[in-house]
Amino acid sequence: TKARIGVAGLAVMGRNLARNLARHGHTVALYNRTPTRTRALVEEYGHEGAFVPADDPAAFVASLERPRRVVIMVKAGQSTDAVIEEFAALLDQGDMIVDGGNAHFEDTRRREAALRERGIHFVGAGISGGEEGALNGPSIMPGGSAESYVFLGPLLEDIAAKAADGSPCCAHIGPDGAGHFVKMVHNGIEYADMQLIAEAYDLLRHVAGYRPDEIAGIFRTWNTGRLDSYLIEITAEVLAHTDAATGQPFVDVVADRAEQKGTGRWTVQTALDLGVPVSGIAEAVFARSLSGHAGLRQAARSLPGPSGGALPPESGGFAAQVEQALYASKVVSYAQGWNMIDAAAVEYGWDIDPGAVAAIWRGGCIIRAAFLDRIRAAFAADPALPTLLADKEFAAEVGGAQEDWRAVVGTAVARGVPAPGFSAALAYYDALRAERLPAALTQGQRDYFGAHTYRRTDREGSFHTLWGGGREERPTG
Ligand code: NBP
Repeated sequence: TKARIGVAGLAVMGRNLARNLARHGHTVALYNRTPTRTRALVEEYGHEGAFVPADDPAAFVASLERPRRVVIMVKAGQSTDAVIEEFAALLDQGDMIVDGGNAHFEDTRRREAALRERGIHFVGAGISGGEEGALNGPSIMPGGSAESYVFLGPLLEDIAAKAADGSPCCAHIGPDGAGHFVKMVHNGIEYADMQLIAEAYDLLRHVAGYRPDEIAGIFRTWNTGRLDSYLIEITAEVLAHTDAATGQPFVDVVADRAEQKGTGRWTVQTALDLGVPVSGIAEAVFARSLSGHAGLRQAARSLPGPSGGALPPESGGFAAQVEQALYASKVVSYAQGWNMIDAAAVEYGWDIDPGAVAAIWRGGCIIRAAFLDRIRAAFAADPALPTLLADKEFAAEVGGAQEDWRAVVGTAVARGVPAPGFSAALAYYDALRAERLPAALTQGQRDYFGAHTYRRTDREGSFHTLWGGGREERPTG
């Protein structure tokens, strides 16, 4: 019997995806450059389903039913190009290569275009949920042609996580790089969520004076409400954990340097190119970078802070205010993320269903949360929603939270506790609702030093003022 699908690249992610497919009753062809990995998989997990191991790419391809479905799970970058080339040479028109690695969407666009010329479908599929997700149900974001999804969709939906309503956390996102793009934004939002949670912790700890185990309790309570999410849940676990060696709270013995693998940075770089403000994600990426600048931090350690004594918070009330600030800031960063997806859809000609993206993030991935069903519903009610903040329900909630949100940002400032995520989100909220922005002055400055011209509020056309002369105004077009 031929295999329905093949997985090439059997490190932790590929191995788990192959097992997931086999556990769902699909016969899976296996190939890995180093054959010991292939053998180990069959020896340890062969009883879980039907595997067809192969020692070389040709045998692997020959074992697949047509049209062939090849999932590659190798290191992103040049390895991916090398493996694609190796398989493309062995495949026929109509066959499919799925790249489930963490590729940059521009690489995916390039690869898709090149393979399309050769009649091969190339599907960049974002896969979220880490190794545990790959085994038990990830969130899957496939791009590529709609035609390829006819053949791949049923298998991918089979192995994907299921949302609370039973629907699979997998949907065709859009052509070429759309899947990897959306996965990148997912990771950016994940950075923002983590930063906002960290700020909430910092304020509860250093303003309200709660111990980490008490904060774990507060997070557990929050996890029963509108903030119910995987990240809040694991935050409580991390905060409640005690270091075995020292008996100290675990969070106190971990070096305060947050690392990054680069998808948050990609999100911000891309947002800059698209001209979309994603300040929540940007502040999160910057906060991680700042944490790692040991020399800078050391050099600034003796700079003065507030004299203290300001605003002793009422502990119970303060925690509730922080919940409001966290929730409102979270809505802002998700609103920004969806604006980015929207802008890319226009830029690259993708027709992305914003509600479907929310729907497939409800399970399997790191940002999975009850909250995402609310976003799905908001776009179901109005697919052309210009910002999540304009949705009636989110607007009411954020509007209801804003006084507390301001109080928390004010307290953070008064106490000298950095809260870049909370404050950037609030500034974004205030900028969006402003009747007039000081951008009018910025444009005036640009006209002064560079004759960049300006538009007027009362007349059509563009104008320039002769700043160096008599300051007459001239129409310029
Ligand atoms: P790695 O990213 O560590 O890659 C190892 C695999 O790539 C091995 O199977 C290795 O074969 C193969 N490989 C390399 Br490296 N160069 C190759 C080449 N030139 N030809 C053939 N095979 C080559 O594996 P991973 O950690 O399982 O991750 C796989 C992908 O999934 C990556 O893109 C990664 O970024 C992504 N990922 C995603 C998540 C997530 O949560 N979504 C988590 C972790 C990883 P060998 O055995 O012969 O060396």
